[in-house]
Amino acid sequence: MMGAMNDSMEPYFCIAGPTGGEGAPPPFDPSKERDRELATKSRAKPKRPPRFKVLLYNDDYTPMEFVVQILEQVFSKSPSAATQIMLQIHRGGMGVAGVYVLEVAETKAAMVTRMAEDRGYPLRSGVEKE
Ligand code: TYC
Repeated sequence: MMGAMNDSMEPYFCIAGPTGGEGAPPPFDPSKERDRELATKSRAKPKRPPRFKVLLYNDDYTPMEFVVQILEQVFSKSPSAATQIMLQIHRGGMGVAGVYVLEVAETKAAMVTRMAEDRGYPLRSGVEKE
């Protein structure tokens, strides 16, 4: 254990000499120091980035076919999955179109707004942390 070893007056690394015997730490080699640092870093567990839901909201004017088209084209849903999600939004007021990392979620939400505005529909979308 490094902690226990550090209780002595010995440094972690020492030049081989009278103190370097059996069980002593290896001699300090500056050329190996970078490898040691990289090895330490690579052991750190990579964090999974947070995910964000893209929500679609119901309204009285956007045609059902257009919402299905958005779900297929922007959110890569199959025709039947897109229809189910659209109906869920139509009946429940809101639904999840997809879940992504923040930048992708924001881009897709902006695409929905843009495509709806281009057609004169009031379809609204939002982004919410999972
Ligand atoms: N309620 C709309 C209609 O009856 C359909 C609709 C579904 C609109 C989902 C928006 O996010 C929506 N034409």
